[in-house]
Parts: sequence; C-alpha cells; structure tokens
Amino acid sequence: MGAELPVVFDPKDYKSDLKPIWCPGCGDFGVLQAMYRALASVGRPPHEIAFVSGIGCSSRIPGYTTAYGFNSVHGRALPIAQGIKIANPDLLVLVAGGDGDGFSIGGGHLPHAIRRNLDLTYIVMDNQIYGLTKGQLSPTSPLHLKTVTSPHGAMEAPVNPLLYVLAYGAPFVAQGTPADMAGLAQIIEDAIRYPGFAFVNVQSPCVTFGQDDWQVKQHRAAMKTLESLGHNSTDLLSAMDKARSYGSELYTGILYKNPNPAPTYDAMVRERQQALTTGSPSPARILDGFLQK
Ligand SMILES: Cc1ncc(C[n+]2csc(CCOP(=O)(O)OP(=O)(O)O)c2C)c(N)n1
Ligand code: SF4
Repeated sequence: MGAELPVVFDPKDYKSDLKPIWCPGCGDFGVLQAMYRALASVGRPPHEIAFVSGIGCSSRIPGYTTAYGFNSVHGRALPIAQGIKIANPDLLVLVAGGDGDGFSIGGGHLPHAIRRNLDLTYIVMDNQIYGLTKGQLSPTSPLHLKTVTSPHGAMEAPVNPLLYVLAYGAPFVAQGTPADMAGLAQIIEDAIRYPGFAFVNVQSPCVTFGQDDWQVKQHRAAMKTLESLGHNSTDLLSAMDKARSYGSELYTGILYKNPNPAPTYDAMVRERQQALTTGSPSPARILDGFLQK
C-alpha cells in the first residue's frame, strides 16, 4: 500500500455558495478573500473549523465560508466562541465582527477572553462606524466625526483597540488592511497558528457610511509595514508605543507576539478533566455504593 498523500486545500474550498450582499467596494470583501487564503495555508478541513460572529455587516462573514458558522447575537460572539472551544478543543475556532460589536456592546467580554487565553483568533473589521444600522457613531469613530447620531461632530475620544488588548495582556496582536491582501492573509494565518488568544484589528473601510478620506486608496498610501520599520514584535513596550499611534498612523503586521505562550484555558480544562477522571471509580461502582444497604 502506498503512503497517504497529504490533503492540500485551495482558497475556494472555504468559499460557500452564498453571495456576499455587502455594498460594492466594502472592505469586508478583501478581509473575506484574505481569510480564504489564510485558511488554505493553514490547511484545516472546513468541517474542523467553527466560525462565530456577532451581528453587523462584518458579522455576515461566517456564512460566506464552508466552515461551521454561527452568526449569533450582537456583542456575544466571544462568549459563544469560548463555550465552543471548551466543549470541543479540537476545533479551530475563529471569531469575527465589527468594532461596534466587539468594543461597544461586546466590550466587556474582551478582557475576560484575553485573561482566559483560549486558543481563539478574533478578527475585528474596524470601519469606525455602525455599518448595518446605517452610519451611527461607533467606539472607534474619530473625534469630531459627523454622523447621523453626531450631526455637529463626535465629542468622545475613540477607543484604541490595539492599546486596549495589549494592556489586558493579549499574547498576539496584529493589524492589517485589505489594501494589502497578501499581508493581511499572512497576518491572519499567523494569528490562527498562534497557540493562544490572537487579536487582529483590520482597518476595513465602509464605503457607504465611512469617512471618504479613509478608504482603501488612502490606506494604500498611508500604510507602513512594521517589518519594514524593523519592529521587534517580541518587545511589548515597543508594541505599545506603536499602538499609541492608532488613528494617526496605519501600522500593519504583528505588533506583539509573546514568544513564551502561556497554557491555554482550553488545554487546562482538558488536563483537569483527565486528572479528575483517571483512576476514578466507574459510574457503575458509584451507583453500587448508593444501592448498598
Ligand atoms: C442587542 C442588540 N442591540 C443593538 C442591535 C442593533 N445593531 C445591529 S448591528 C449594530 C452595530 C453594527 O456595527 P458594527 O458592529 O461595527 O458592525 P458593522 O455593521 O459596521 O460591520 C447594532 C447597533 C442589535 N442587533 N442587537
Ligand atoms: S454599509 Fe458599510 S460596512 Fe456595511 S456592507 Fe456597506 S460598505 Fe460594508
């Protein structure tokens, strides 16, 4: 008998029959393409992948893949994904959604997912606006931005997602843009391969309600790859320094990658389950104990 040939996947193996209904030119199209490429490079079959999202334009993304998908509840993608990973740690679990979903209504879940350090990849399509509900302010909208809910300009300073997740101890933090598809696919692949909580902030422009001067064309001109700057992604303080420029600089690549990954929560749960069941009496013996007079 000959040796079994390794299964090689193609990006189109992850593409579902559902046609995306995003507005033409939406940045999320590029994120989806980068995702297909990353998944093909990682090479896990679609039936071994669970893709969870919240609610929003960006949260439609799981439906456009052949992986198991759950387009869940606004702001609740992370708790659901954590439950799935703990129940079935063998699954590759991906989480995606918008900046509103992740940093506003779902913002309270993020620190806890980070401190538990489950082996998840969380991709936020950060368009600095609420797209699905037609252009309200989001937590990452820049100060003074005029929207339907801020006709005279936003009065709140934006959340800085990169600094926020670094401060909470995320072991893998990166940023990308669909303006650099190859770079984004590589970032997503690296995030998936990282054994722990990996966060990817994707600057994904909303062509319909987003800022006219912050679209893919402007990203292409503004982006600076961290690699070309000689950034050391194992240096947390340097990563925080770069993260401080969120909103004024577009750094792409891996900001931080902890070189000594900590044990993941899912691995610890599995270990504890094994420890508690090894050498324990069988259920039949336990039942016998109750039945004895
Ligand atoms: C509990 C709940 N509150 C509010 C909404 C309404 N809602 C749906 S999507 C959304 C925000 C969408 O913005 P974002 O998460 O940034 O995603 P985008 O559409 O921009 O990709 C809101 C407020 C909802 N569906 N459920
Ligand atoms: S409203 Fe914005 S985020 Fe939603 S599909 Fe259209 S361009 Fe994309």
